[in-house]
Amino acid sequence: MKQYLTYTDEVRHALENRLPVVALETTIISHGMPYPQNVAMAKEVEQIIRENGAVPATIGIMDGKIKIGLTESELEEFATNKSVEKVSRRDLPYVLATGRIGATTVAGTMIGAQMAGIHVFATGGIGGVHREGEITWDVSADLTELARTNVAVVCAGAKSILDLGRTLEYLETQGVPVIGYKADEFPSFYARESGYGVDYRLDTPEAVATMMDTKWKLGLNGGLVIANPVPEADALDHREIEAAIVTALKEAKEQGIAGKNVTPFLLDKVKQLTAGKSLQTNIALVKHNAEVAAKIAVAFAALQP
Ligand code: PSU
Ligand code: MN
Repeated sequence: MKQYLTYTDEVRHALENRLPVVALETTIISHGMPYPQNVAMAKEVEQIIRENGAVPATIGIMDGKIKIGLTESELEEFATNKSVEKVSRRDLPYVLATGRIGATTVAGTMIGAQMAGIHVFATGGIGGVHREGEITWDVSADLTELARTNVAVVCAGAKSILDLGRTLEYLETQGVPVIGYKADEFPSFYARESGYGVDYRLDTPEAVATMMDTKWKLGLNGGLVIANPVPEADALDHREIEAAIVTALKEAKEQGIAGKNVTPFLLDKVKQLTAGKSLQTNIALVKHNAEVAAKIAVAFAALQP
């Protein structure tokens, strides 16, 4: 497996010396935000992680390798190249074997992180069970990855393009704890509320790290969702977003969008319909997640022998 991994010097040094490392995904760069905000966000998020005592490792696929840590020019490539594939568990062997460029989703990034020995990952929002998923069976592979791969995912919940109730039910079935970080409610990405609770609330990085350590020492494989609500000042109105989501869902249905294109289509429509506002919120919440993830990585590293 190691033959498929390459590291930047910064990340290699951190991993060899058991320093705290935070994984970051590339789908959010290639498919989640427009240029040049995407590359600016990617660099800023890396810097926030360093300022909080950890080393950032942005993960992506290039030249037949899973890159653990990207250089500035590689980040630029992911931010601008129009032929970047979206890589989840299913897509990984194809994209590696054909030498294509691939941006990893939450699932794809968790796989790379686990292979590299990274246990904390910061992102925006996770995939989940889609609305009408009980008919379409459109359930993100992020959820099954969380069931099997030992990485804590710090996110702002999930967008309400999804069926959040069924997403939480699925996570329960799969044994994935959903932790509210200083929160009692599961956040819905742009908004701090969703109407759904979390399984447990924890208020410090140390408490989260101790729970991760306990889960994995018990041999209970799988991830944890660390739900960190968007900061109050950057949150959007729940109802405003809902209107955009309803329109996006309707258009997706009319146009027969299916498979891995569903999520990017919906994200893009919502982005268009809410103008620049949602992008600002998106960037703010990712930065906040990076800060919390770095603190958790520092606390988790301190618990390791
Ligand atoms: N949700 C967001 N922003 C994103 C994604 C989801 O609010 O960028 C991306 C993530 O990379 C996530 C993926 O892992 O979409 C899920 O895609 P799918 O639903 O096809 O599994
Ligand atoms: Mn899907």
